[in-house]
Amino acid sequence: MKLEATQLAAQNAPYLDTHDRSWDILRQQMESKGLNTKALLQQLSDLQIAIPSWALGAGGTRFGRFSFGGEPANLEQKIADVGLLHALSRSAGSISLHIPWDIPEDPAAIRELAAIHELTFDAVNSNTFQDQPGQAQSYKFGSLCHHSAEVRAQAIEHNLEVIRIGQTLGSKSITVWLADGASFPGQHSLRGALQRTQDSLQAIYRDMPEDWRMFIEYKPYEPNFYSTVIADWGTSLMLAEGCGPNAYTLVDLGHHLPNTNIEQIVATLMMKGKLGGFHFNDSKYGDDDLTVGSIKPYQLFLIFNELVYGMANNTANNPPLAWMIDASHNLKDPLEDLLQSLEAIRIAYAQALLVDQEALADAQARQDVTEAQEILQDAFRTDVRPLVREARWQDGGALYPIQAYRELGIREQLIEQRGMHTIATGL
Ligand code: PSV
Ligand code: MN
Ligand code: MN
Repeated sequence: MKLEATQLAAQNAPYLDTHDRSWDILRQQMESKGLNTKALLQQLSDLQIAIPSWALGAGGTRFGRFSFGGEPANLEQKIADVGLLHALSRSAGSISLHIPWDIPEDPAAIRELAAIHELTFDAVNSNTFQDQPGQAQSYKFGSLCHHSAEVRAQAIEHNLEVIRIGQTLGSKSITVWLADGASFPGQHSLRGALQRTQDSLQAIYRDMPEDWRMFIEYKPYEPNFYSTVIADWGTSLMLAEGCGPNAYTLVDLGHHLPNTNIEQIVATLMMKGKLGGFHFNDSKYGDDDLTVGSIKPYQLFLIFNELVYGMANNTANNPPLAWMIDASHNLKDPLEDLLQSLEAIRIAYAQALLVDQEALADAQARQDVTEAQEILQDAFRTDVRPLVREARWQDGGALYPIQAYRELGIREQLIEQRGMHTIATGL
């Protein structure tokens, strides 16, 4: 199904007056502080987040999945779902595919369908953390790090195949996340596994098209619990530097030990021009993959504050970042959940754009710690929702996306079309 502009306009109509009143107040408040509201609206409108094809069904990883009904059964339906998210939010303009879960049988037709929904294809993701039917070698003991040259060759070839598939869709980047590691001390040589991973990544990089980028994720544990080969941002950065200028570190918010200062990692990577992208989610304990902004919204704001600073002071020529949501769980309607995540990202970005960077630099120079905190929290505590809403409305989206989703009966229509007992592919 596809949402038409007229449907959204009619749904928005009764709420416009209320929105206008709150937007007027905020606009005047921002303008009295010397902020350029037109530029802010444009910056917000430009922030487009990729939706991963594996987050559109009710998730739950290795535990129970409880179908919502109407979940997408194939790539065409996944594209339609992202199209719905984009029509409502105007901030989900691309889709990120996982191969082999989402192999397009007819790439030209898939591209055409995506264009109808105003979507492009973001990074493609390889999968060497699961064995596939008919595959000669097993990844039980790793892929790019494996002892056996045959397993490594198979994993390298898979990544190159993912790139080739991505090319047929117009993707320009590949994200590599490896489950490779050891669950027990002594299981493998820590140094040997890292060396082999470096060699394998370099082999993929060598055959990657010149206009492509490689993003290397890191994660401290899970599914391996003693050691992960690419455990932290430093290892990822080292591997990216070992590959070349088009390889970057990708920060997934859930891939840190509790209380890690992620904004500092962002600052460090941007100083080196090596931050490739982000996987947004939220967590309390580990790689919980919860809705963005549901647990630690202040951390998200501080991260965006570093990103805004980094983009404005881009001395190392960090390229524009690839943004993606990497969240999924088994309680909420997955589309409502993604709408909440999209909103949380734009809110944190808007708050960060409000930070008075000059005043902050001045307070820092004077060692006025109290004032520095006041400046940050003044921005964080501003209710920017009317600004975010206005940007979305000007772009033709819904003033209140979740309300619109419910009032338009979207899930009910999807259930009617696709059935009640559906389980989408994914983690
Ligand atoms: C596993 O931790 C993971 O969540 C990684 O973050 C990847 O990006 C994602 O799965 C898809 O492979
Ligand atoms: Mn991720
Ligand atoms: Mn993860």
